[in-house]
Amino acid sequence: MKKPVRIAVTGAAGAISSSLLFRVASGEMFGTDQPVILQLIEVPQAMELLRGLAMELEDCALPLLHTIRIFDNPEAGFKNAHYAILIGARPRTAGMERIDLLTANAEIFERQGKALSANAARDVKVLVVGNPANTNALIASRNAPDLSPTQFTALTRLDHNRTKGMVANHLGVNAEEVRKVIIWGNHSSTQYPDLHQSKIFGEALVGQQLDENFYQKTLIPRIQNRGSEIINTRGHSSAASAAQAIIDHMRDWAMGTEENELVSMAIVSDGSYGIEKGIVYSFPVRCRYGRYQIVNGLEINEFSRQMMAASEAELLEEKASVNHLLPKDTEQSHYKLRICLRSGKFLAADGLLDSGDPVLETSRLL
Ligand code: NAX
Repeated sequence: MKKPVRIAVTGAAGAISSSLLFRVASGEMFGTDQPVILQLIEVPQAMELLRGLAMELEDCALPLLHTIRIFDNPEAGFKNAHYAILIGARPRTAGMERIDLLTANAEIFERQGKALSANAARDVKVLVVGNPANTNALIASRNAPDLSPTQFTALTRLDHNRTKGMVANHLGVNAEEVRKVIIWGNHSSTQYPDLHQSKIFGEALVGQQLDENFYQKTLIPRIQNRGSEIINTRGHSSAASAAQAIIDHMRDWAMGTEENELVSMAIVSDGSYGIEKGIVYSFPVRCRYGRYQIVNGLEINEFSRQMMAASEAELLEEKASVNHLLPKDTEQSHYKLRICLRSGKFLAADGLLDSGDPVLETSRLL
């Protein structure tokens, strides 16, 4: 049996976490030979709820569940964590402006970034789920001077999975057949679900399998607004599908992306595809050996360029509104970043790139 890994989860008594934890403890994230230690973190007033959830986890007698610990503060909760899943966030309440939401959450993620930097394992992999996820991830990363910005990511895998699911349903094929979809940008209604790299049975999706007008006018807005559609239909926000996306994101990051596939992860931009450096932006990536690499060299048409720029502009605006919470001493590390950790020859070997395609060079190891 392998040595257990420590997984810290904030917002642990909430809806997403309640769907997630039982699956993580059953081996769905890191495999059925990987024991886990769960370090569950909540706000002090939710500790009783969390205790109840921990009792239920215990009652499953899951063989991979090594230990459950519960915490009312991130400093102790992140101690030696190998993985940190930051779900807890301040929800938007009536009368709250966007800027109020950003500021309220900025304080949470500032503290959590510092706590990770001081307490987590040196190679901790961090996934931010709580909204506004991209900017929260940036705040956490900028407040973690002793970790690499490459260790911080935000969740756009739910948007990625939604795109696959909807296209599959529309075309009457299995979701597995829908490959190489990309979510660019922010986890918000400006996100850009790009299907120009996707093919089904050798035929391009856009223009061949999918009418271009339908794609642009119907499918894209539906994907962008799927979160609200779920809330309006079910009465509460996505939880089980978010848990699935978290599992997919972490599993791929730790264990690698499937052959001949790419996935979407929001990461600190290194300037690839002309996206401004220093914001957390969703890119197409591939993962290997516990690291990710941006898939470079993809052709971007004018429509895509405009959609990508709109989401970039929104993220720059969000960043400007929390600028006072971004310490100066971590600015350089976020602007000089070069995300590509490997030479790209594996991408070429998998047929994802032609050998002549440009890829960034390895310059940083975690
Ligand atoms: P819930 O309200 O059910 O749970 C949130 C939990 O977080 C609560 O138990 C609360 O006590 C706790 N919490 C709040 N502040 C905390 C802090 N500082 N430290 C520790 N715990 C804290 O929300 P849930 O449905 O689980 O959603 C959680 C977050 O995920 C929300 O911000 C939501 O907007 C966001 N989502 C992000 C998605 C993504 O794809 N990035 C999709 C799903 C979801 O909408």
